[in-house]
Amino acid sequence: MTKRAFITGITGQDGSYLTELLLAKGYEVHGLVRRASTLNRSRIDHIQDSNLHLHYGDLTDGVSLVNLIRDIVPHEVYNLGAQSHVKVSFEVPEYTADADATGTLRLLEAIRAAKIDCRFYQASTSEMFGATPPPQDETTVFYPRSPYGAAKLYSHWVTVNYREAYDLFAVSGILFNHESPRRGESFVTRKITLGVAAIKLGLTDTLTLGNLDAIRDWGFAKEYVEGMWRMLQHDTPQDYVLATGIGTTVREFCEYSFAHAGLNWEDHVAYDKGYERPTEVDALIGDPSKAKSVLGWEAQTHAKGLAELMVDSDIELLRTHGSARY
Ligand code: NDP
Ligand code: GDR
Repeated sequence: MTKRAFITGITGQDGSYLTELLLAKGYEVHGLVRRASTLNRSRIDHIQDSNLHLHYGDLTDGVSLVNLIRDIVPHEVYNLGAQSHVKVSFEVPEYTADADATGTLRLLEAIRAAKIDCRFYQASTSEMFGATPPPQDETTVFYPRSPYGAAKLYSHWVTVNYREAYDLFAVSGILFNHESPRRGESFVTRKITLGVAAIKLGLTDTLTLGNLDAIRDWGFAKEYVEGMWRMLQHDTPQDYVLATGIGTTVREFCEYSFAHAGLNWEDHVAYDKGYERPTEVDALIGDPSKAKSVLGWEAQTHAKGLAELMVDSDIELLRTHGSARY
């Protein structure tokens, strides 16, 4: 039997890697795409596969979700769609709550309304731990520090609740930062590696950043989507942390990236307070022991190797395309 998966956020970083993974495993993949005035499919344009089907819809439009879930009858649903930028969530807090919190509720209700037997993955985040000091694992107390973190915490708990209330196979993957050459250009790692590439090619001389002291646990997105899939294949629905277990400052990520291109970061990085958040999350370092022991999942790529592969990719991208777009 061919398994059908439904992915929200299919046009995002994780959605594109997950689509490749599921198609390679023989799934029929259905993805939710938002209507925009320009096409927003650059991360999945390269996938030419008759098992991939795209549908217009939106997490803020419950009717579209009800209709799609009823018609597709998926075996697995991956809820990756979100307004995923922490800083932006302070500027569009209400929309962030609508898409990232109520959107999850709409999707869960669409599954319930269709009365289907399917497994549900919720893209939860280390941002839910916020101000609680590291190391953070599945038992750590939550203390979100942004409208984004608070919205995701709602989705985390409503996922747990639907598992307990309705016996739905629903899991929450609490993922720490994961990056790749497909990372959005305004997240700090990609901003740095694109900046390094532009400086290396003589297109600019300066990269302007905010807080360099923040500590994050950066892994490689391609490895993390494998962890998502494994969570849905287990016998029982449980929540898991995916992380590398290693903390790196933004400053160190700069050092790794510039050094890989033969540059000294201190010669090029400028500071702008405008990139700081009203409330910062100082340090996120995950303890992924449970994912290793229960799922056999372990991160292979760590911050330095990640910075290097992203710098190589961005130099190549700017050389061949002249811009960050694929
Ligand atoms: P991206 O920002 O790259 O992708 C987000 C996706 O959500 C895009 O496909 C976007 O569509 C879609 N989307 C945004 N708003 C809506 C909406 N209202 N309705 C439907 N779709 C919408 O995120 P990532 O791939 O990096 O992350 C995937 C998920 O995992 C997100 O939920 C994120 O919050 C979460 N997460 C990410 C982590 C990370 O480090 N990457 C860590 C922990 C959790 P469009 O292309 O049109 O903008
Ligand atoms: P984060 O990622 O907030 O952890 O959320 P981001 O890359 O935006 O910030 C990481 C840290 O870098 C600091 N920083 C800057 N950040 C950005 N974006 N731009 C800058 O110029 C800059 N300078 C310093 C930030 O203050 C922060 O401390 C990501 C998202 O993918 C979420 O969706 C996900 O849930 C979490 O990771 C885990």
